[in-house]
Amino acid sequence: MRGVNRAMVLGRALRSNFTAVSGAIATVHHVPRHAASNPSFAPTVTAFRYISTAANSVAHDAHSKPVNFKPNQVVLFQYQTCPFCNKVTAFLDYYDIPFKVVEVNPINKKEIKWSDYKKVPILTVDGEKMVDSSDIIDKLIKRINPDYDLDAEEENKWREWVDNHLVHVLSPNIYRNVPEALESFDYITNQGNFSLSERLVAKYGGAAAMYFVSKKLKKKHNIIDERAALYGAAEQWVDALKSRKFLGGLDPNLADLAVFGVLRPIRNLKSGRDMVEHTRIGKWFSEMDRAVGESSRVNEHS
Ligand SMILES: N[C@@H](CCC(=O)N[C@@H](CS)C(=O)NCC(=O)O)C(=O)O
Repeated sequence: MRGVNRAMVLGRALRSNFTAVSGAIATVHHVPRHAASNPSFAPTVTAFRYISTAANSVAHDAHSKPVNFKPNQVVLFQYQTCPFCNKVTAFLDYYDIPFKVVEVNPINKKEIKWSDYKKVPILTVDGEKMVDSSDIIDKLIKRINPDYDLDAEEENKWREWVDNHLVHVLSPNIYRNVPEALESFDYITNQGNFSLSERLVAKYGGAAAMYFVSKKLKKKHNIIDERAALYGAAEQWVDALKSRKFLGGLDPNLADLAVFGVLRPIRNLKSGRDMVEHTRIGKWFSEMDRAVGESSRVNEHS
């Protein structure tokens, strides 16, 4: 019965927009029920454990990363699969800025009750609140490098393309059919801290719900063939590179980090594997993987 209720809550969380998609996924991440009995689960700072090899913000010369920005505490309020949040994560990872994560429950959003801005990502840097992924990244890059040119036309064009086009192609792909929806939820629930029964409900209830939502999203964003749209976006991006290693040249710029940020979570799903197999994006993706390096995420006890 609890399982049925949980599936209903999931269903209620689904509205026909991308936001709701992320929210629904994040819902299945939020598992407060066994928090008390499981010492490895922290209800606010998420249970995902990343060992940070960059905890003290050491920059690598090869990445041309300045080292003068060393905040004491950075906290990202996010939904695990929100593409806007993943843009911020890729940025923080690349610049080796250690950060903690608070996974937000998209239904009651109690973790961001303190904020009048009700979307994620929200980032706090030594207590200062920053909102909106692009604004967050603009603010951070200026602190890292005050001379950074935020008016570069090409970089801005592709950053906007990520927000206005690329993010809308993802959900219809990862929930395209029943096996893929199941794979996506399997991946999602395996990363979280779920009991077996919770995992099964989240996997089958969530996957079924998202399968139908993704069909609505397809219509909303005029996507006829979801794979063709994904491959098209990947090829468009490779064309934009014009044979450069990164859009930024020898080092990634903010557009590289944005594209990488939203694609990284799907890389190992069927849609991501298909994308790498059927387009030319793989080379750039591997270079980005290398350039971004280890996660800078630290666990709640650090
Ligand atoms: N322009 C914002 C968009 C953020 C956004 O739409 N976030 C979604 C999650 S993917 C959200 O929080 N929606 C509100 C909700 O879930 O109620 C950004 O780039 O940060």
